[in-house]
Amino acid sequence: GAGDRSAKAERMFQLMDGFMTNDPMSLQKDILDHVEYTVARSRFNFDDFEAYQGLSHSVRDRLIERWHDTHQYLKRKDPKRLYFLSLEFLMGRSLSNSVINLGVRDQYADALNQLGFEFEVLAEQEGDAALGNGGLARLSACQMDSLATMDFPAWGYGLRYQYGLFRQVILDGFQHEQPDYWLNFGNPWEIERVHVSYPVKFYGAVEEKVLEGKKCHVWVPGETVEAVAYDNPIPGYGTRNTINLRLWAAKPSDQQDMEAFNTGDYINAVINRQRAETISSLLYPDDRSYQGKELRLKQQYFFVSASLQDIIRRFKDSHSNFDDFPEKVALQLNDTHPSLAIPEVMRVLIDEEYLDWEKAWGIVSKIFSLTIHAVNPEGLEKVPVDLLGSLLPRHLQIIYQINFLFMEELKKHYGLDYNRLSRMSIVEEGAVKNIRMANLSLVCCHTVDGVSRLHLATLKTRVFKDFHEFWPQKFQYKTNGVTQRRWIVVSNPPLSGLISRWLGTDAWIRDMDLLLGLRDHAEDASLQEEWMMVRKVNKIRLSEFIEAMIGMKVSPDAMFDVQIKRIHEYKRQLLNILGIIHRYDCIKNMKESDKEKVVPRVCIIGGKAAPGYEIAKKIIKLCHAVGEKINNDSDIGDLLKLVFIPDYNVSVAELVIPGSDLSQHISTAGHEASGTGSMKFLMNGCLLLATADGSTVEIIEEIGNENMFIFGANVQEVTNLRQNGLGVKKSLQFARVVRMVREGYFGFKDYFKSLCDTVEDSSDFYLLGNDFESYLEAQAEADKAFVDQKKWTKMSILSTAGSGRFSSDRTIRDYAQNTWGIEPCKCPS
Ligand code: 8GP
Repeated sequence: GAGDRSAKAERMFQLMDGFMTNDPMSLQKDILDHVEYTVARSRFNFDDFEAYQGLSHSVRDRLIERWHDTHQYLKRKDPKRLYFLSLEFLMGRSLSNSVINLGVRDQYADALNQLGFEFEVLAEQEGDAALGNGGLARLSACQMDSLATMDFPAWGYGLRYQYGLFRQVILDGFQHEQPDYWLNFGNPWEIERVHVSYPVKFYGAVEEKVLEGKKCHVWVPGETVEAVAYDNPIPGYGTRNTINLRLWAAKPSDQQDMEAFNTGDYINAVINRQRAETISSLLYPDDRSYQGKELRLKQQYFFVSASLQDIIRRFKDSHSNFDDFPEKVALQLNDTHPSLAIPEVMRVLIDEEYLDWEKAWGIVSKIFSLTIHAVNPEGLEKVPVDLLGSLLPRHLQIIYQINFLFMEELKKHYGLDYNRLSRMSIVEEGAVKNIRMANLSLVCCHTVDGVSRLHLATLKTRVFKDFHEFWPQKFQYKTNGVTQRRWIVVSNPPLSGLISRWLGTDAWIRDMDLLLGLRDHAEDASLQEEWMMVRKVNKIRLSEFIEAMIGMKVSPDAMFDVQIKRIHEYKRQLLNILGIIHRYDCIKNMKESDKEKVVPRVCIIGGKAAPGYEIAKKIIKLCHAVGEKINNDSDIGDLLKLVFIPDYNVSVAELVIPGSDLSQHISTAGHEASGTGSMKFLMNGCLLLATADGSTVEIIEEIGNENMFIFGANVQEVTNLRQNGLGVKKSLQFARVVRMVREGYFGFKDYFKSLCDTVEDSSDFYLLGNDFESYLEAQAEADKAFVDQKKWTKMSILSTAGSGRFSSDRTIRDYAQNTWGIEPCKCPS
């Protein structure tokens, strides 16, 4: 009876009374208990990896505690929630980030010391969670950290791929891809929720029925797959709030065809069931290019459908109809990949909740917002109508109906302007009919955001010109940001400590604008000295890493010049390599006495090429071929080294960025939507060599031209150059270095031919030839500045000081106020 229950509750309360304690004794006991009972190793005999497992389970307990409290509290308060839908999250490692955000880093380090372990060593045991490709995916991870830190009631939703982004292995200078089966050794950072699961339907047909005098659509699926939730707690910094990243895994469904089993072919029936799991098996490794593949479309719908069932169930727990849905729910589409959520909400509201079209549309048009990460129209997603119709027959009907009504609206406004109608239509006519996912999203979202000011201008004038004319108020921009928790505090502890000492507070970890305070000390000799020391320590750490990785010794006194990001023609790693060839050529032809004036450089390049992107793979090979030549040339010695860091990922970035002097962000102007790597380097006091592209334009405004090395054609000039035919301004120097590659100076003459063709004569679409001279000038400027270490250090301090605007906290605050309409909801401590 009731008495029993309250006695039980009382007992539970006594047992659970108080939060977990973080004194060294409790932490040690906790870690050892997990080694013994969770990892099932003897507490008298376990290695570093098992210690890491025990440690992370102990941290996980603390995460779970706060995560429960946060959800209890939010349930009671029922604020408007943000649901962030993204097919990619590049989380990297979790241990260091978690203990720092929980505020127990030092306590754990002490506790481990007494057990004879070192925190840093154990942290190195963790592998990266690489459930994403590049910028878009790491941005999602940074934004989750900011949402948690600023107490926003938010959820992330995505897919739990069994294979993350491929591992890059270099053999003879060529990239090879290896599967990243990252779950092999268990994942302590996730919580499997066997009871949180939903059926997701595919294929089949739509039947029309009449129910209570109303026409209804009933979708009879051909296949059903179960989506099971895996929850990943995301702790905020300096707050109890810990939000949830819910990732779905596909499992065979019990609702599946009894028929198959009744026919007697038991073995094949089981094997067919097992195939369901392939839906969440792998991440597509294509960055910024789209192929209309059935499995990819299945992934998109699978994750969207499960997420929406979850979201709607949560809403219905405390609401009896959908009137308040737009006041309680904001759905953010991270690029167009989750845009099937739009017809899916329409379908659920109409077919399952029996709302009429107008009412459902009234809701749908208020809840969705979209961020676009692409620049060129060719990069926008299209899905063949036949494919969509066979996989999701009811959704295709709904999309057609949305388009029909949209076309009617356009006709009222523009009359029968068929060119415009066909450009704006959700359905693309042609040999293969396609659904344009971007157009679908633009019609249905209340807000569309670009990722930098320049990017918004491109969207308005080029990519979505027609839509902008029709709905100017829908278009906004939120310049990207990155989280200083991971990109300074976790990855650069010496700098973090130095900043706090000089500002007299560590409040900048939650309020990056405070970094401006460093400006007053930029010329202070003792700050400069400490600053240089910190940079030196990080450079030594990086050189040790390089030696361990590829067996090459580099001097930490040289300038470390770094370009790390996905390999793309528009990002122009080739420009960098041609510049290095030029530098090599100069040193080679120099009088011995002039060599003293050369600033020694270590050029570092890292990044993955999409497996099918031939030109990008040739760029990687060229980098190795050139490195082979330079690094073994005794005329050159330590004056120039070229290092390719294999298998670039988040944890490699955490090591490389703090140890860099100069970093390159040299895309052809107008091609990089924003760029976020630049922001990480900036925060860490690394100087930028960059074109006026994406967010760089805004970085220049914050720290000033004089503290950066800016070069090359700007967007307007690029447009003009292309209109007037390419390759107008090509220097002899450029011709010379390309010829060296072409004529086999670095070997592999035939293999590099097509690569050389991309930049010569009229085909130099990314304008390497045009920008080469000004690139070399900017590089010479950098050399000059580096010789004067005082000046360089001042520029470095001013870079960090001016980086406050590029915190993802600023981006998220802007989204919360101007796009999502959500407010902080802070769980009491
Ligand atoms: C990237 C943009 O290229 C980059 O400029 C921007 O900073 C970043 O998104 C975050 O906004 N785009 C992608 O990473 C991207 O499109 N990835 C494809 C896998 C979808």
